[in-house]
Amino acid sequence: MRERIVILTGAGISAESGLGTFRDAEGLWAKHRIEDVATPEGFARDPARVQAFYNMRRAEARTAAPNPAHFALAALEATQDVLIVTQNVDTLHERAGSQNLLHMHGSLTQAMCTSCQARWEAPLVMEVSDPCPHCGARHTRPDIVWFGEMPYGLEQIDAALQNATIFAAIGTSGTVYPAAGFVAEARRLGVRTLEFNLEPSAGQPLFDELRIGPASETVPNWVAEIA
Ligand code: BV8
Repeated sequence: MRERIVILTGAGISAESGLGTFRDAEGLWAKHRIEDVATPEGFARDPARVQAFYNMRRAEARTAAPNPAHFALAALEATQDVLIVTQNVDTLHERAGSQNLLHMHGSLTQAMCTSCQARWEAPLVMEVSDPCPHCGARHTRPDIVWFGEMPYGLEQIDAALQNATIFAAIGTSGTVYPAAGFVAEARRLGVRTLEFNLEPSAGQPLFDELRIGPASETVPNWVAEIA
């Protein structure tokens, strides 16, 4: 039977590709304050600091390569109905070949204008003084969803959960909402829920099954079982 699978991924699926997570001991939030680099207030206060933070993330993401977990999820699309909802702003899912993908927190490869709302492919290095290619205003920013901002695609995600037979969360600590609330919604709908992590996440009690181990091993094993 063809499964309808909604997969939420977090920084943990990109960890083995060499990209830092947020909350691990050496994580991003150990080195940068969320308030300074991942909020609209922080951007308003010091846009150069925020642009430098994302320029560093963008450069790192370009050097990273998809790992077996990304490739396994891309392969799964050939035999099952799959929607990947990623919290990640890297492009490793696309580069592994995934088509049905939603970046609910935006992407490092996208830029936007806060004057005219235009969006375009971000240059590797963004400067505060960059003019918008559409309206010319010098009000450009990374097209990334910061804390306090509305994530992308929530209606599409909810519709997919209503119709799902499986919900899987891979490499996410389950600490940021509304993404961390998807498992409760899936459970309320009677959808089978699986978690893939190195350790139980905050939402672990809500998952039917927990598969402990590095995603580059646990995800290909799971896909081999259900593909
Ligand atoms: C919003 C982009 C209004 C930036 C990010 C209740 C409801 C709604 C909102 C809230 C709420 N309570 C509080 C809020 C506000 C806030 C929030 O949740 N705060 C938290 C801190 C309490 N939420 C927001 O502001 C959101 N917007 O609320 O708008 C609204 C309200 C209702 C409905 C709609 C809208 C916007 C949040 C988005 C912020 N932007 N990212 C950037 O990337 O720079 S968040 C960022 O952290 C990520 O995108 C991700 O979403 C989040 C969590 O990170 P993870 O991906 O989980 O990574 P983490 O390091 O935490 O964990 C890694 C995991 O991987 C670990 O578990 C580890 O064990 C595991 N792992 C490591 N290695 C491996 C592995 N697993 C497997 N294999 C491995 N090898």
